[in-house]
Amino acid sequence: EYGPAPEANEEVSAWLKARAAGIGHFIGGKFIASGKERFATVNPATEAELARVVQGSEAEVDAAVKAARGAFAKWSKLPGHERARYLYAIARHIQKRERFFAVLESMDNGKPIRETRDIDIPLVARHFYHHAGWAEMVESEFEGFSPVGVCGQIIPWNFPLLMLAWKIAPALAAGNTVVLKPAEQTPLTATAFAEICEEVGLPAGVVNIVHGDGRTGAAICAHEDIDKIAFTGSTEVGRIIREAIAGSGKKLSLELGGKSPFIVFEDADLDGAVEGVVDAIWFNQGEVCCAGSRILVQEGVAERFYDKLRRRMETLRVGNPLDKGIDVGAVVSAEQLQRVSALVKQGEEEGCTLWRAPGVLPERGYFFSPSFFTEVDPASTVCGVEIFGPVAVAMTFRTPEEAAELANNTRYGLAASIWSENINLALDAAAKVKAGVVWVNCTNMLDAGSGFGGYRESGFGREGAREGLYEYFVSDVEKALKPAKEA
Ligand code: TXE
Repeated sequence: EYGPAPEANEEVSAWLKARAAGIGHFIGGKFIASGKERFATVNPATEAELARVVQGSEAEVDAAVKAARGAFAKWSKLPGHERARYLYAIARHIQKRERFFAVLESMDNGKPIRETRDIDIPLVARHFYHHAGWAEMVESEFEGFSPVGVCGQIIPWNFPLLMLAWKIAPALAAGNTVVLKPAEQTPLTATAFAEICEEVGLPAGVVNIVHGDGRTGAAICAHEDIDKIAFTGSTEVGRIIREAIAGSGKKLSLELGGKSPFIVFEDADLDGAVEGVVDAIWFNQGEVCCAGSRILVQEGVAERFYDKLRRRMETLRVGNPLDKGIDVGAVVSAEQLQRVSALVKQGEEEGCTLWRAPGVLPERGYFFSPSFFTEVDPASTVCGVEIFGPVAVAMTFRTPEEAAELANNTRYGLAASIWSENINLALDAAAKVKAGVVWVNCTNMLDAGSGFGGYRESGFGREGAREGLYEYFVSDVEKALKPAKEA
């Protein structure tokens, strides 16, 4: 039925069928599907239910934390190269099953198979390889540091397996054990990942997956035997978590929302920049924390640039995520579609001019046409709020100073993208923009070897590379000042 990857589709269908009784938690090396409360996970492109998943309560969170604490004593003492062997094995197993993972992820999330196949899943493997390398060097490179302990990790639905990899790979490399909660909209690839942990013989309790919604997340944050919380999600929930754990002594890293500027100077390669916009805001339906959602164009080229952009929008294909020719898939849920639609309506009411890609959308499924607003007032809602859908706002500026001012006129500070053929101008602007990552003549470039994270309301802490590993270590000096927690 889903043309592009028939073998994987059969495998995915069989996998789902075998789990029709309910998708369970993975606690202490066992799959546990008991518990009365269940929730459905839906294919956003068809609105069909894919599976029923058990909702974790405080009891399951507690069991998972106990399993993680129990495993920590041994895992944290293993020589780094032995932990590395497990991480290499996980990476290889993911590569071996990459088609299966790509299809399962596309079905659960709605993102195009081309993206899961070429971006999400290869980056997941890359992340485990990269951190296997670090695990080998832990003793030499992180002398004077110890693992933090049991880490509670809460992730969102936009890159389900990739966000899991961003959290689990560095935690394990450093010698921690984890209790991770996937987003309730996209729980499937995390479960398949747990099966890989089992296949590679990862010691029971090192990785625990507990399913559930915000209540389960809150139970993780409240658990007193967790030493660190790592969260990726909305700024609102990030604030709740920060308040919830204040004074608990837990270490915290937050990767929150963004409204990242995409700055086009008049000397830029405009065709290149148009492709940049496609990658910045229509990639992954715009459900990207570092999406270039505020396009700032220098006045002299603005009309020409908008024209090119509108023509490019006409060629974007929106539809069945499992079709290899599709550029834009479905938004993750009915709720998210409703949120995006309401914000776009508000933008129109506030007087902004809306441009939408022409094509007809599929009748079923949570689809939204790629869109952008012009004539945008910097004080308007659509300019300030993270839409987290395939919608950008566009504004013009006259001077580089004005570009930097507009770029920084936001409560966020996650990423920025700058387009110019004049490298001095680009680097000068890069220094003036307050953002964790600045890309020049490219966008959304993410790699395990480069730290990622934000400023201001985009959160704090870094993920990836050496910087990211520090989030999972505590210095021995700091540790000596705190009462020990080991079992
Ligand atoms: O996020 P939530 P939602 C932004 C984006 C989007 C909006 C809403 O703007 O439109 O957030 O999305 C768990 N304690 N981003 O509602 O609720 C939840 O179960 C502990 C940006 O889906 O923040 C899920 O696992 N955990 C973002 C995770 O938090 C709680 C990615 C994220 O969900 C909790 C996602 C609580 N009280 C959304 N309540 C990015 N930065 O990439 C919920 N959760």
